[in-house]
Amino acid sequence: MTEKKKLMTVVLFHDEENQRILLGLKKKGFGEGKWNGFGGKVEAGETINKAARRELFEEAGILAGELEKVGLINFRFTEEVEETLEIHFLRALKVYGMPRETEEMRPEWFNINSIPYDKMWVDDKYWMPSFLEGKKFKGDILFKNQDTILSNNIRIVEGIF
Ligand code: 6OG
Repeated sequence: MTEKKKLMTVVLFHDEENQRILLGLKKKGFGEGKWNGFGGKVEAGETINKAARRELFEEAGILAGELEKVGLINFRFTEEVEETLEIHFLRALKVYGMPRETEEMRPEWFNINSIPYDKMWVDDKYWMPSFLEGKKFKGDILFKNQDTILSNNIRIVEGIF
């Protein structure tokens, strides 16, 4: 049987000058109640980059400047989620506009020393520190359910593809 894959994006903006990162509290749907970057499903005919920009604007009301691909993780679940989630993580080098709350997300700045890992997807602590150091990451993560990781092989890479 061929694996069913769902392509998704997460955009991260690390404001290095002010040592902070922009996260959003997901208000509904998959990952509700968790802080995360901004993103969602890539639609048919859309590039990863275009989907990432669209979701950032829809969810936080800001426009991205250049986006850099920084991470690629395949998430598989033994329970609860049938498809493999192929999630592309992108760094916004610059953003335009003031983040605003939308129906989906409540944006907030977090100092990079007080990232709310206990209210985020459990995988984030494996790659976020590397992201904040400007590194790229790649790998596969096997979840039991949405709260428990069974295995992961996240590693630092030079390039994503
Ligand atoms: P919608 O279904 O609302 O988009 N997402 C994850 N992010 C992290 N860090 N870890 C995970 O572990 C994730 N699973 C999904 C991708 C859902 C948003 O949530 C992200 C999308 O940005 C499993 O369209």
